[in-house]
Amino acid sequence: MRFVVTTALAVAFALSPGAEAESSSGSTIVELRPGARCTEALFVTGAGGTLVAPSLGLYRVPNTVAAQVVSALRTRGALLFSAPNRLAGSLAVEDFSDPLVPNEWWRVAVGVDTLTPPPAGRAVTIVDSGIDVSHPEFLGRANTETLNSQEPAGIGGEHGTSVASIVAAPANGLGLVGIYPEALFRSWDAAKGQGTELETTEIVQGILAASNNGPGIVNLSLGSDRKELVIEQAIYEAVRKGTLVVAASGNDGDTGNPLGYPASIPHVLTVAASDRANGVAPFSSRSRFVDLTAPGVDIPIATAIGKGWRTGDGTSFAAPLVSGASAWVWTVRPELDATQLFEVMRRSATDIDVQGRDDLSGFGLLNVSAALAYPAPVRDPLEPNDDIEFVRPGGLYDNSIPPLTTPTKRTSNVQARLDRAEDPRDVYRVWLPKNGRVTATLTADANVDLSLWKQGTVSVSERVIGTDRLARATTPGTSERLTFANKGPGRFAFLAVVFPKDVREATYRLRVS
Ligand SMILES: [Ca+2]
Ligand SMILES: [Ca+2]
Ligand SMILES: [Ca+2]
Ligand SMILES: [Ca+2]
Repeated sequence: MRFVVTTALAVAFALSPGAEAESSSGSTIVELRPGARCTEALFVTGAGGTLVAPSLGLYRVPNTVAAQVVSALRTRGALLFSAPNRLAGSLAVEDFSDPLVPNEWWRVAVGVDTLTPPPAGRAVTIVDSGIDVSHPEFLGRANTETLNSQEPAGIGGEHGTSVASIVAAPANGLGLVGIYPEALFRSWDAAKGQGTELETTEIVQGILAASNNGPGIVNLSLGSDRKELVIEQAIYEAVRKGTLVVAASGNDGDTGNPLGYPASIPHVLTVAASDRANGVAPFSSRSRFVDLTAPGVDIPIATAIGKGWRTGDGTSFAAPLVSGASAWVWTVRPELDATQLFEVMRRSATDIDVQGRDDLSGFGLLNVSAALAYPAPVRDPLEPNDDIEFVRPGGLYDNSIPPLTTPTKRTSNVQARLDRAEDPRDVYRVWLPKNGRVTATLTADANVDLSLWKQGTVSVSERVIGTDRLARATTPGTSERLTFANKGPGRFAFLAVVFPKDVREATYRLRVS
């Protein structure tokens, strides 16, 4: 099984760097490599640069010539570092001088034109076709890690380089600036062969490699109309480890609109694409799994082919805006867990298209300043726990989620959430004491039901219903009480919190004793 990257429509036209250089009064910091400090000093001062720190080989270069100076130095291997010359300690909004920033129309659309992104914090890993580490946006970029070898530059790394640039292209006086230019950025190359096809096993390895590095964002600008069990398993493993998985919704909206994966896997933050008018692009795949929208038409991107820049269309380029923005928000709000960040990013979106949530745009258009301020939702602990296979030791998704109650811990309280599309059920292991009684009481902000299932049950899904249910409580209304008298030895069972058909989401408190 192969996945394809989710770039839509062919590339429109190339934008030559410097063609629309901003006439900024600012300047750029340029630091020469130690070996080049004597040989290049005259070149930099001759071009208008001012030496500010001789021991560092550090110059201040007017932005009017910075792109050309940086480019020349880089070509000669003389450049150690370049960055905008910021006003330290000021609250000034970032004024990026990179020439393609004026073409980044998405800055206004997602509300970052008046914000300054933070220094490196939570990581973003793209699992894609690899990046061209010698592209001017990535050569020498700080906070850039490759998790495996990246295929040689050219067509193989084309898509990954483009996606990466939207997240993390630095403010270096060249090309464009990503949404989180100083992001801690990682790349996993899942296209070890030629071209842009990504093998299932390599995607799985990438998701796991990313999540093994601790809580962060994984960007999946890829998709297929077939659900691959092993990718689902890898995503659930990542979710359990506290990773936020972001996926492009797909580009089949005007070609049959099949359900795409991993976009339609629960717990995945699914991103549709919008255009300059803040409308959802016709190609953007729609489904009940879409969470929010980000710009994905006429997006300036880096290209590995020719090591330049161009523009592109596709949900592939919308997803990394959400990934970068999510890492930004998480860096500023480290107290959030991934389940809270998921809710913050989508519920803070600006409503577009049909009023309220809809299958084209989800909750609406990414809004970074709103996400930074959005009240923290209730945590949703012990996810993913959507069926017995998720919580049964040795189950299909054997992810070591601990039981709610045990022989030594007979009472437990949990506050959690459900969502029809993203989190359809919560299943907990609970202890049934020897010849004793277990009671579960629940209060919620919507009608939810409880059921208790014995060990050996395959699924609590109604489609697989059998004789394994021990008890259930389906009172209409927002509270529920289930009690079961166990005859015989102590044993574990499964307690499920599920939706009646007409409910879309719920937050609940559950007490088991
Ligand atoms: Ca740049
Ligand atoms: Ca989703
Ligand atoms: Ca839940
Ligand atoms: Ca769940």
